[in-house]
Amino acid sequence: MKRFLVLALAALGCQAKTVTYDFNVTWVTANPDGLAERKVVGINNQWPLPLIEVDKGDQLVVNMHNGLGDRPCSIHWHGMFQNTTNYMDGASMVTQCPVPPGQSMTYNFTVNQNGTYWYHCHTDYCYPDGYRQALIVHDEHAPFKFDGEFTVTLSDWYHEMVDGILSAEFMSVYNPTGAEPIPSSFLFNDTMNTSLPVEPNKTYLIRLINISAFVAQYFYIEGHTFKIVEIDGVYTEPTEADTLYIAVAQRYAILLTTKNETTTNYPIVTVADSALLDGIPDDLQLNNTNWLEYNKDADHPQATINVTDATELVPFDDITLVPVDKMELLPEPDLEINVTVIMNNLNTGFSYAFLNNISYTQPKVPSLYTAMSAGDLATNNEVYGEFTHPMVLNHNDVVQIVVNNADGGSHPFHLHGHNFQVIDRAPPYGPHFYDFLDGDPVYYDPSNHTAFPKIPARRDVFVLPPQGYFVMRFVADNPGVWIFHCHIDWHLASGLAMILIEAPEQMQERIKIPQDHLDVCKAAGILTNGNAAADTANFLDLKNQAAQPGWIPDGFTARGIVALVFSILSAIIGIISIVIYGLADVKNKQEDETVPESEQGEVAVEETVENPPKS
Ligand SMILES: *[C@@H]1O[C@H](CO)[C@@H](O)[C@H](O)[C@H]1NC(C)=O
Ligand SMILES: *[C@@H]1O[C@H](CO)[C@@H](O)[C@H](O)[C@H]1NC(C)=O
Ligand SMILES: *[C@@H]1O[C@H](CO)[C@@H](O)[C@H](O)[C@H]1NC(C)=O
Ligand SMILES: *[C@@H]1O[C@H](CO)[C@@H](O)[C@H](O)[C@H]1NC(C)=O
Ligand SMILES: *[C@@H]1O[C@H](CO)[C@@H](O)[C@H](O)[C@H]1NC(C)=O
Ligand SMILES: *[C@@H]1O[C@H](CO)[C@@H](O)[C@H](O)[C@H]1NC(C)=O
Ligand SMILES: *[C@@H]1O[C@H](CO)[C@@H](O)[C@H](O)[C@H]1NC(C)=O
Ligand SMILES: *[C@@H]1O[C@H](CO)[C@@H](O)[C@H](O)[C@H]1NC(C)=O
Ligand SMILES: *[C@@H]1O[C@H](CO)[C@@H](O)[C@H](O)[C@H]1NC(C)=O
Ligand SMILES: *[C@@H]1O[C@H](CO)[C@@H](O)[C@H](O)[C@H]1NC(C)=O
Ligand SMILES: *[C@@H]1O[C@H](CO)[C@@H](O)[C@H](O)[C@H]1NC(C)=O
Ligand SMILES: *[C@@H]1O[C@H](CO)[C@@H](O)[C@H](O)[C@H]1NC(C)=O
Ligand SMILES: [Cu+2]
Repeated sequence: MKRFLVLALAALGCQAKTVTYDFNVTWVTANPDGLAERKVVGINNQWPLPLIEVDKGDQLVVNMHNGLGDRPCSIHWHGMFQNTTNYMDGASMVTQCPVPPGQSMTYNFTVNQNGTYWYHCHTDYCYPDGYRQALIVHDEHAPFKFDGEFTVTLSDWYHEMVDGILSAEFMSVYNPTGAEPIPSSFLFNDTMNTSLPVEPNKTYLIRLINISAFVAQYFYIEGHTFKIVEIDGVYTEPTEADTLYIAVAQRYAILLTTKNETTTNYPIVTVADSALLDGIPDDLQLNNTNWLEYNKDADHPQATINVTDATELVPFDDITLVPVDKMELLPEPDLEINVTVIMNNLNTGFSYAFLNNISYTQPKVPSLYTAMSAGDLATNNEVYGEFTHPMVLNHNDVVQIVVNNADGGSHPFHLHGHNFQVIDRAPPYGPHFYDFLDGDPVYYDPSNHTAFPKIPARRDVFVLPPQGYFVMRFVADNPGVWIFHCHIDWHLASGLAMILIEAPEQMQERIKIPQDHLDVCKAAGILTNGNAAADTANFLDLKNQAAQPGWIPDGFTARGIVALVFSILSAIIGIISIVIYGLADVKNKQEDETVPESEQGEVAVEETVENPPKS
């Protein structure tokens, strides 16, 4: 069924080859935790999905057919820069139209990067239903040696379909505080209780990828330390560590040298970050054991975990890692973007996520197509619509983004099309990570910060600490439209995103959208030119743009509006106990508040207090 084709170009004296996959995306069933069989997104009738492997320099071609029947989809190649091929980035309504059922799209791009990546659906909130897997780039010139290699994904897992959870539990009047749905279990490489078979006295490269919707995980191996050699596709100076904190979408490659004796098997321990969870059901297994297996006939012991709470574990601090390429701190920025993460209710009664005062709302035309069709107006933020939160960047500008956090949760931020230097962050991982929850949020202060590292760590996903901040820099050297967003899929669904329109004039010169991408839009009934409001005549007329719901009017409290929505709903469906609980909860948390911008930050603090980090 699966056709896999390799065209070696050795005859031309050229090592790069084309690697082609045909992906027929359909529903299948799976039961990876042994607790519930459920519908999952399969490829060519299989799940777990095929691991994609290429060599650096290869051309990767994936012919995707949407055979799901009931929903659109797409594929994002997480961490791939798509330099000159922005339209292959896979983000629906940013760089392409969502591919409707029955339609196909070819992704075709050159892979000129090293390391550990993944691919996942990027249409609405489709990847937690199983549509995600590793993408590995082998590099024969890697600056480290090893005898064997393992790829391991870590993930949270829900027993229900995401769209059901989203409308019934998350974006719902029953959830005015925006509590994220709690996963049913945690998987290790899409299964549980599995072993990595190793030989003694050998060195293994282990690639770890968190492909979760929501939850970060701690990772360690009893009795062993290891060396970090890559983060998110950036080789690092080999750096000894014993415990990692792997947030959603982050990757680590580690070198592990095995012991000389083969008498004992060692637990590989993963611990879900319980600080992210608003409640922990009794039957949720937060920590899981898999094994570094020296001897398959010997005992496979369960982990002995000597902390009572995940937050007592002290993970390696990724901001201290030094890239092997020694890229120096970028100079002072030409452009600074300053955004603050805020959670707040709008007049639907639901909780939304904001960067400043904007909750990302999809435009009516993919933003890339707006840039391509806007002519000289492509450099004007207005044509992309207020609610995509657009920022036009000049070609080759040094851009600094300051991300402050008014919220009490941590958020793994991802930028498409780049990795970025992380030059400041507070508080650090470890015993002080939750310190800022004790008072008001602490924002980055340009006149009072720690010295920036001379050779900063670079990666494509970085964790914004609770009520803290981080500062990143990159060069706008990759013309295209790139989305910058929190990778917790629930938060992306509630608007925690903005778009960067990088060098639109160079885009217009260099980019040509393939015909099959345009055909997909036609099938989806979406225009391939026009502004965010789908106005093709007057790009400055945005009156028909999609907008975020309205603010709760002055003088109304969030509690009032939520209660109002409840009373209307209750009249229809009758009062049920969950409503009363929900209301009591809102009442406790939002008494006497008139919806200041910081409101939800305070709510989130209380949420964290219910599940206090111990330090
Ligand atoms: C995709 O798979 C489904 C289910 O096996 C099959 O019915 C359909 O014909 C396939 N489509 C393509 C284009 O291969
Ligand atoms: C894994 O092992 C645990 C503990 O023994 C058990 O409860 C669970 O059902 C197992 N999971 C699977 C998928 O085998
Ligand atoms: C993929 O892109 C390359 C470079 O643009 C082109 O030469 C090749 O024909 C394309 N392959 C497919 C299958 O579209
Ligand atoms: C993890 O799963 C992928 C896909 O099924 C598989 O190719 C890979 O070998 C697995 N890794 C390990 C360590 O078993
Ligand atoms: C371990 O491997 C090294 C070479 O890689 C060899 O010199 C050494 O003797 C080995 N030790 C044992 C105990 O096998
Ligand atoms: C990618 O690998 C090459 C060696 O193959 C190395 O020179 C380069 O620095 C690596 N790039 C990154 C970002 O680590
Ligand atoms: C295994 O033995 C070799 C020499 O025989 C030694 O160099 C190495 O450090 C030992 N490895 C471990 C993990 O103890
Ligand atoms: C390990 O899991 C058990 C059961 O879920 C839980 O009681 C315990 O607190 C967990 N330990 C850590 C460190 O998360
Ligand atoms: C757990 O126990 C090990 C060995 O007894 C010790 O080295 C480690 O520091 C302990 N971890 C914590 C978090 O206390
Ligand atoms: C960023 O914006 C916040 C909120 O408006 C403000 O408090 C802070 O001073 C700004 N920081 C910078 C570096 O401009
Ligand atoms: C500067 O930052 C430090 C560390 O965050 C803080 O303790 C100190 O009060 C700040 N100083 C001023 C003048 O804001
Ligand atoms: C994109 O390619 C250009 C030209 O080769 C290069 O200068 C730039 O650094 C690249 N940017 C990224 C993010 O790969
Ligand atoms: Cu988030």
